[in-house]
Amino acid sequence: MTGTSDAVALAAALDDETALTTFRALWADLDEIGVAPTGTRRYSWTAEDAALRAWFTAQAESRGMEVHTDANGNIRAWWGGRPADGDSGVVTGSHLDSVADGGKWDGPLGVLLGLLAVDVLAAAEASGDFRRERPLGVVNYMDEEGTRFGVACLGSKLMSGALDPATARALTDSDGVTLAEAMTAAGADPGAIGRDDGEIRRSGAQVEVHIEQGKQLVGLEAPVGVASAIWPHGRWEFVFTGLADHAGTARLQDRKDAALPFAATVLAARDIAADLDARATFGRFHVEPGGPNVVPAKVVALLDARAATEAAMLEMVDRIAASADDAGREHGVAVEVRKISSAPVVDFDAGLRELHGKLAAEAGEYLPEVPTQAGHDSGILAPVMPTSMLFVRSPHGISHSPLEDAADADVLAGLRALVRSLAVLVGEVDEVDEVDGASSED
Ligand code: HGY
Ligand code: MN
Ligand code: MN
Repeated sequence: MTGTSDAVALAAALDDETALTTFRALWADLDEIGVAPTGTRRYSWTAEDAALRAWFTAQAESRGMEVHTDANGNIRAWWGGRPADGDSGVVTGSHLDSVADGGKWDGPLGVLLGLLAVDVLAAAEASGDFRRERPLGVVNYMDEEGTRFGVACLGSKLMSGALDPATARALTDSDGVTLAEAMTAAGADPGAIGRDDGEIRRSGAQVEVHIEQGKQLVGLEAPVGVASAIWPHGRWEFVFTGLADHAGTARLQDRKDAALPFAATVLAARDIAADLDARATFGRFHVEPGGPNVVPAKVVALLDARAATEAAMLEMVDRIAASADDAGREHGVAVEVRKISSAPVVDFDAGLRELHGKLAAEAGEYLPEVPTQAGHDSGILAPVMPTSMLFVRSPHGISHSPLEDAADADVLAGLRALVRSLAVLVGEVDEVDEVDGASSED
């Protein structure tokens, strides 16, 4: 393991212009894939996903990295070669998929900075300032957002055993295509998905950089922060079943309009979430049969629920479900609620958090710890391997929107925080000349 002061010096010495030039070139490539005028659209096992995998593979191979796609569709590029069975490296990275009409930063930032970190460390190794002692992997996880099949962090949930393979295979997209069918069409084997102790072992530990999704770092005036914890969160399906009828001739008092209790439930969810200082969102729903002149027979809606504790999250969902039942009774509409997925509270690895803090202190930088309400693959994997996250400040705090953004200086601060952490975790640093000509030693 590298001395921390040398790792700080190595990161401090990285050339801003070189890093930004590469960063912009990588962005320019990604801008060609799955970007509509209304935002980013990159969903798992689609043509765009295949293009992203091909791009990632080409970038990795141009750096001499060994690329391997695991049984769950997660793709890792290893600098120093893929660890042998039973050996461990260290991984960084994130995901390249997006929400519907999302931004460019949620996910790709972590993958791009992973590739840039390899560039910096490989250059330091070439100049004799750094010795890599174990492989460093850059990972792109399969379907982090759950946009296509409704379950977030599919790749990491399967890998860690948090999601049953048979359940995953049967998940359907909005066209009724199952995950199994989509994987098969993309040339992957759905029969092989499931817990993967080999890849967990190989990964060793994970440091993920991510755009902050919120404004805590803006308030703290910090370009970079460390994630302390992730709120428990989950998705529940609400189905309201009424009766189709004629929009003109059916009298109001005779209708079983499924949209009415759904609308009441959306409003109730807002009040219940506010009462519990939690978050409730119905961001996806559809109406059947969906005719403009037909009384809605059915509404199928997904509730995204998040709270500071699991008890609060479950209380919130129970109260929203009870409210939906009441509204359903009032309108003669049946209501069914079922859990789709959930993730417990995550406390990130204490050792890695301490390392990030120590390195920042040595660099003279302020690196606050902040919790997040957003889900991440690093959170899913936290129970099976040490993981941590570095957040880069987002000036507006808006995420899952094309308004996501980050300043160059904050991206560079994130890269430095990543590089010095990885330098400690994967290698040994020799004396490095700092920008001002000073040097540091172990
Ligand atoms: O939905 C989430 O929390 C994350 O951004 N995937
Ligand atoms: Mn996201
Ligand atoms: Mn993300």
